Amino acid sequence: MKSIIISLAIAAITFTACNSSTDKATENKSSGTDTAKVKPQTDIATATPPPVAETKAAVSIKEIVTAYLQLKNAFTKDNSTDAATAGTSLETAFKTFDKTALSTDQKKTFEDVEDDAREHAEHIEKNGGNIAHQREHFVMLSKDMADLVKTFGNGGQTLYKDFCPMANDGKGAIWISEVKEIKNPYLGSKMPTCGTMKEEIK
Ligand SMILES: [Cu+2]
Repeated sequence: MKSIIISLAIAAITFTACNSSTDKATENKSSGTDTAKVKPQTDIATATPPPVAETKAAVSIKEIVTAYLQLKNAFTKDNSTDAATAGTSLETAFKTFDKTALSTDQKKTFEDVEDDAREHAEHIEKNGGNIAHQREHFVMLSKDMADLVKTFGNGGQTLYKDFCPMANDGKGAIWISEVKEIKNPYLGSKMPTCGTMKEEIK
């Protein structure tokens, strides 16, 4: 047991290297949470739907996030053809997403976003060669992605919500990114670092 606590303490120190004020109290807590994780759920009444936090882990929007990021990265490189291809991937990711594990509420949230997002993905797919128009759809698609991530998590990787006040004809627009540095998908090579990170999604 002692060695487990020590290794947890080492892990805690490794993860909080920038935060040297972390003390023994945190280390003790982390050894406690380990057992909480494997707590059996057999005695939950069958009529009660499981709380969101528990079902969340079973649902992964990884493929959707991956396809969206592929699209975003095509735009940062001003590559309209790659964006069209990524639009197809995103459409497919939505189409093949398994909704069976979702609760009724989650399903409704997902489907609301899905209808809208798939339409934008389709326009991006069909407008290869017209990057300005593709980016108009990307503005709204990115809002959909932000909603999706808020409800279903980041799909297994740290994401960032970025904002550029100059995008979308000066009305501003957000996007979701997997890199901390700003790489602007709306302005591309014209102003690659325009924008700020608004939120880290862990
Ligand atoms: Cu369109």
